[in-house]
Amino acid sequence: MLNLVIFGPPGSGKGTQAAHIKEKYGLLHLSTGEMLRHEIASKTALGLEVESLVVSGQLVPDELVTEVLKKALAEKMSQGNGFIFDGFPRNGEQAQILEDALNSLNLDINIAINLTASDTELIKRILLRGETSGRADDNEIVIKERLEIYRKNVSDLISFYQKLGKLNEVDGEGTPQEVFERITKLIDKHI
Ligand code: B4P
Repeated sequence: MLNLVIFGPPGSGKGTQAAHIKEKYGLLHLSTGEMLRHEIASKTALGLEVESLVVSGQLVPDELVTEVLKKALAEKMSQGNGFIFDGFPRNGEQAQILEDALNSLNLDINIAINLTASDTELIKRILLRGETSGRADDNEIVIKERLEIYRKNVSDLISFYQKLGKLNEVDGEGTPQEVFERITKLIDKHI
């Protein structure tokens, strides 16, 4: 089993790269952002509870996002060669929650990827995506809020995976294919 975490600022390409990784290595892609957007679109009780937070770029409380993640883990446990966690964890607490949840299933994270890109590039990408995504959080004001929240939380996440010796930084700039090549080199060294 190969279990990966991919984190990085909004627009760094986590979702884009996770989709390629899933395809190449036969992993299951768990994106908490997508799961939350699905709950919102389906107007579930949880979706209604988190909608205003997601739309304004705030983080959803740990216990709610954990509930969504654990449900997906339990459902998909027996499929695929492992998991790629995209957008979870987003802070130190969530990193510990994920570690405990996996350990209780006798699983572990093998590689944590920190995808980086400059703010100029991130804002450019998200504004471009906003033209077609229909996502209420893809606009300039909310992007700045999301970047600020990201920066506040990322150092705990970095030190968590650094202490475990699993942290790997990958430059997220360049074409999606170039970024993917950097990531495959890294994964292939571990398998
Ligand atoms: P996410 O869905 O994780 O949103 P994201 O950070 O914007 O996406 P990502 O980095 O995956 O970017 P993408 O590949 O699409 O989260 C949304 C919200 O959900 C959060 O703000 C929060 O409210 C909530 N949430 C999610 N997880 C949570 C958690 N664990 N705890 C609490 N709250 C949580 O790429 C962006 C764009 O760039 C795309 O248009 C793509 O085509 C383009 N692109 C990608 N790579 C490129 C490249 N190399 N060159 C040029 N363009 C590129």
